[in-house]
Amino acid sequence: MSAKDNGVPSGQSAKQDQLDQFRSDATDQPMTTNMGLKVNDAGNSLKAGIRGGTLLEDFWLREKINHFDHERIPERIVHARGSAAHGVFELYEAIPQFTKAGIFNDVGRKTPVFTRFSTVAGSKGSPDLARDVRGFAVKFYTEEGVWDLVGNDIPVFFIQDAMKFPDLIHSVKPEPDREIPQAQSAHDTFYDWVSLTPEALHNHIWVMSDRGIPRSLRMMQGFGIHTFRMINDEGVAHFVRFHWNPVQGTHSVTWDEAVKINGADPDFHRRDLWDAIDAGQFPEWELGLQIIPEEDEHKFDFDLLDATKLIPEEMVPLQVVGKMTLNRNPDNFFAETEQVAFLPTHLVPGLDFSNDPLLQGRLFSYRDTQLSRLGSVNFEQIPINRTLAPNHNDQRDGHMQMSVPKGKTAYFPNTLGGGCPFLTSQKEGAFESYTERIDGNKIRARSESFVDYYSQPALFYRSLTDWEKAHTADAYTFELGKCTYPHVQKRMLYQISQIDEALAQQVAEGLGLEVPDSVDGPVNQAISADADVEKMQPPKKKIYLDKSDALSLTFRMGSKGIATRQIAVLAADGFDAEDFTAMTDKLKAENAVVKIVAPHGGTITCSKGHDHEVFSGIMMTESVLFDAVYIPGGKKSVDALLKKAKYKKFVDEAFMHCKAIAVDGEGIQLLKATHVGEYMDDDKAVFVDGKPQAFVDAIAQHRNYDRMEVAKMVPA
Ligand code: HDE
Repeated sequence: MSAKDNGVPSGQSAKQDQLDQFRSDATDQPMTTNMGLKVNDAGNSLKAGIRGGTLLEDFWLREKINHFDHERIPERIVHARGSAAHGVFELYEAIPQFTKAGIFNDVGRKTPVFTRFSTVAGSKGSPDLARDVRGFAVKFYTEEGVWDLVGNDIPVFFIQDAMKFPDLIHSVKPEPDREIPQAQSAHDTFYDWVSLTPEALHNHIWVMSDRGIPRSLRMMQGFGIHTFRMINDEGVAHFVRFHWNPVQGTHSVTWDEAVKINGADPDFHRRDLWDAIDAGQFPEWELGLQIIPEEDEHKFDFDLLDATKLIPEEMVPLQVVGKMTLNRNPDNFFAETEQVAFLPTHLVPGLDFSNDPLLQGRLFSYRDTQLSRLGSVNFEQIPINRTLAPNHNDQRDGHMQMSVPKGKTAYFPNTLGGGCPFLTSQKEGAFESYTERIDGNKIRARSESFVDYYSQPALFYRSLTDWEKAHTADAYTFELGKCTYPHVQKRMLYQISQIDEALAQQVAEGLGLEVPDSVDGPVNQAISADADVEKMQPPKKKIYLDKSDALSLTFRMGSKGIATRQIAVLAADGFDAEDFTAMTDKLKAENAVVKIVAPHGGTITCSKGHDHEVFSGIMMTESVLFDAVYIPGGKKSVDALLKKAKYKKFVDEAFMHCKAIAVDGEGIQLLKATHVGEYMDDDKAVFVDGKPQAFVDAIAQHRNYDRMEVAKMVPA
């Protein structure tokens, strides 16, 4: 397939040129065997007589079945469900004072990227709207080599030390006896573990907030999480944390929508990303850096090496240095999205790790996992993984070796091969690990500076708006309501009470339980038989910042407009052509996606007698798949809508989910037949009679959460 698809010209990047060598296109080509033998029958095996047994000789049948039998590879142990796209990273300003990395110095460069988003817990076929962390992994194909920034959409992680990762994942994955539940944290083993592991509470409260259910992969932030290092030409290092901020704004759905979307369109996020790129509405993220001089390492109330702590933007502001644009869908899901292998150890000169014990463990895990997933030490030769930098060394052979190294020598040093490949110095561009002075005892323990588990979840909760707080309380209640062991529920309530008393109280009420004053045994269970458990108990909450506005979704909620927003037009034969044109012309001019939802599929006719294509019959779609609803006038049309109860449910649900609704003419009759009629007068996102601009502005706000209290009254 040519790289011209999706409107992106071939040769747009060096990576696309490289991939072009591997792309194949069957258009106008005859079918052949793997060896290029032309084939004249794809439906009958070779038999001994027309009704006789199949012959072993049938190499074509065997090749086809044999290939099929081996089509599957193991799914990723975590982040199995994912979607990806190609794009480009462009630098706004050079930062040689911090790093010598070419990608952060050459302002003219367009570095090709491949970015994969994922959920963590679910299997490859699980629904997109699971309440979960999202992976946000970016592969930069830089001139100096591949740099993988393998992050998440939440700025902190569940655990502080890699040693606990298998425990975390075993607790959240389906329970081993029954293999349920799929793609859900709401079950006993997970809460048994979280309630015993208070370091998990910070990440966990983010997941319980609306961050756990994004509206779109295009509308979430990304974070490198760990503290990394940047090193400049003089060898001076700064600590750095990476942030991706979506130009589309940060938006989430409500839990009720998430549950329904998972049924109505389990591929909602994957489809949304694909459709936006396909329509030329390329998603963008700005890259922000939090830079900390090495001498400031111990200036904070928390440890920079602790991946369960964020650095509030109020304490270290972001320096925005560049932008990533995703502008091309993959040609083949398996070849690209499934086979892409991200490794935190893929990095380039000018960048380095820190001693974060979680990051250190990751440096082992990713190469290891690719070996069982992709099956060979040569996985970096798969087209999507190949570097653009010339690469030569003495590593040889192995399963599926794709290159043909020439020459007699595969060892170093040598004279028979002219001393090649030869070594280079740092000055000539070689990577060298940062020289860090280490002086300490070899010890299997955790630093006491990591023992503060409640201050930051409390800061997060304090920083939320009222509606975010309410959603978070509902999420805790839902999740704990799925647990069947009262002692697990109570221990968890105790942990929540350490974050915020009122929050715990609210959750306890929903569960019909009391918040315990204490729980049996230490809340931070001994992780080492020799640990002084009492010493490792969380200290009193610190309040080093009253509030951090940047932690609320609302901080980056403002969208540039309503491009790609899905607008349902509820209409039937006879709808008013003038209303419709005035409204939909405006919406289309703003690049929103206008979709007619009619009583049936096919076409419907407007008041002027023109046919209009229907996107979906009302019985084949759901309100939750749209961002806003418009009902044009026209008595005949509205009368037809009123005859189908599903339209009332559609409108009620849109209202309940705080979406913008606009009606023209007789369209108001449908509103009056729903619960919206009772509440619409004071609502700032329900528009009666021709207010296209106001409607557009309300859609750009994403939701009218001021409506939340009355929306709760709507039984939809
Ligand atoms: Fe991962 N993680 N992880 N992780 N992770 C994997 O690697 C692991 C962690 C993240 O789209 C695996 O290729 C350990 C933090 C993303 O292909 C595996 C630890 C962060 C992806 C693995 C962590 C991440 C992975 C599974 C604790 C955010 C998907 C398949 C020490 C900063 C990448 C694979 C993609 C994938 C191990 C913790 C993000 C098993 C041991 C922290 C986005 O190697």
